[in-house]
Amino acid sequence: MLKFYYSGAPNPTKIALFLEEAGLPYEAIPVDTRKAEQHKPDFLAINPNAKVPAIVDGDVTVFDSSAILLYLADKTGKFLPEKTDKARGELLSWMFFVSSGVGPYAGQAVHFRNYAPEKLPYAINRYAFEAQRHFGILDARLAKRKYMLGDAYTIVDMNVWGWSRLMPNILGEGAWDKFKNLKRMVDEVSARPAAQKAVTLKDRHKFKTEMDQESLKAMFPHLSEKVA
Ligand SMILES: N[C@@H](CCC(=O)N[C@@H](CS)C(=O)NCC(=O)O)C(=O)O
Repeated sequence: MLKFYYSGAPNPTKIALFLEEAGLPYEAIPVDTRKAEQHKPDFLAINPNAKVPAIVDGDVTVFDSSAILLYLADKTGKFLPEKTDKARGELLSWMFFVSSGVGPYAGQAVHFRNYAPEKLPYAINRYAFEAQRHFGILDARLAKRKYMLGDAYTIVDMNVWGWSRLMPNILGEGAWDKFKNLKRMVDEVSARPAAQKAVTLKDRHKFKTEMDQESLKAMFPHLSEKVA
C-alpha cells in the first residue's frame, strides 16, 4: 500500500486531499517535525530535504508536494486537464507557480510575523507583500474561470487550496476581503468530504503542539548556526 509521510501542515494536507479525492488506499505515517522526526536517517533516505510530504509507492519515492500531486495525477489519470499541449503547459506553469511562489512566500510571511525572534518590519512587509501579490494573481485568474484551469477541478486547485485556506494566518483576519474569487474556490473545495477528511487526518495521530527548544532546534536550525 502507498505510504504517505505527513503532518497536519499545509503541504502534506494537499496530498491527503488528493488521496481522499481519488479514493486511493494509503497508509498515513506521521512525521512529527516538532519532535525532529524529519531528521531521522530512515526519513532522510526518503526525503533528503527533511520535510513532509513524501510518498513511497512500491519502488517509487516522491517528495515535494507539487511533484507528488503530478505523480499521483499521472498515475491515476485523475484531476488532470484535457490531454493537449496547451493544457499541459498551463498545468505545469500553475503547479510551479504554487511551488516556487505561493508556498514559499506564504510560509516566510508566517515565519517572520509569528516565529522570528526579532520582529523585523522589512522582512515582515517583504514577505506579506509578495504573499499578497501571489494571492492577487490567483484571485484574478479565478475571476474569469471556476477553477484554476477552467471548468474542471484539478490538482492545481488542490495545490492552491493547501496554502490559501490558511489566509487569516498568513495575511491576517480580513485578508479574505481582497480575494473574493479565490475564497469562493477555496470554500467550495473545503466543503468537499475529501477535504474534511484531509484536514482531520492529523487527528489520527498525536502530534506535538508545543514549540519548545527541541522543536525550535529541529525546525529552525539557523537559530543555533550562524552562516552569514
Ligand atoms: N517544497 C516542499 C516544502 C515542504 C515543507 O516546507 N514542509 C513543511 C511542512 S508544510 C515541513 O516539513 N516543515 C518542517 C521543517 O521545516 O523542519 C513541498 O512543497 O512539499
